Amino acid sequence: MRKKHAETKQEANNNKMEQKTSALPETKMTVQQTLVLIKPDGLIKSLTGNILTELSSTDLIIVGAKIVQVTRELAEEHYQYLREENFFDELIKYIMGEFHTKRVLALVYHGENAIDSVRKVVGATDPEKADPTTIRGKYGRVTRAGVFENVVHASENKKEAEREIKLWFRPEELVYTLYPTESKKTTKVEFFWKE
Ligand code: IDP
Ligand code: MG
Repeated sequence: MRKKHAETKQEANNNKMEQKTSALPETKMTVQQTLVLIKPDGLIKSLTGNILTELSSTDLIIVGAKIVQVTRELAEEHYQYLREENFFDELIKYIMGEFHTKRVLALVYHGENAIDSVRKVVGATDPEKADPTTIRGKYGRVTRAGVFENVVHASENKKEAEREIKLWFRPEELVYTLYPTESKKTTKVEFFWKE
């Protein structure tokens, strides 16, 4: 009997949690979410405004945004598929901000065909090969040490977008959540502003 009562309470709690993020407005097959990172070179060069303006040509909406100090753990997880590359160590230092500033602006864009639309505006991986009208073509550079300082990251496909968004954001940090959520009781210490 006690157990049943406890479960009912938990269920009520769950419902409360789920109501925090609004349901998605009318979803079409091609409506997607994609992760965009303005990398530390973009921030140190004060390119944020220009990059957001370029991205606004996609007609997508921003549904999540935050400044992140990238830990080694997050960096290595984000770029796990490049672990074997000879540029991996430099890439990790780059995204952690060791060459510029220890900040990355993480954004989630949402809308019709979001993944490809953003990639198109972002341009090719190598800034020297990127079309000069794209973000990377305009603002990126390759250093003598061979680091592609390409200013922004954008998810490559649906599977990667989901993995990356879940890695960088918690459900309550997004205005709309495409992916299923669950609630868990934790004993984490949280900080609040002193009164
Ligand atoms: P993408 O960012 O265009 O999706 P990926 O192949 O996923 O390209 O590589 C992730 C990041 O690793 C790139 O944005 C770039 O910063 C870096 N990178 C990729 N290839 C090279 C390379 O050949 N030399 C140096 N850095 C590279
Ligand atoms: Mg990639």
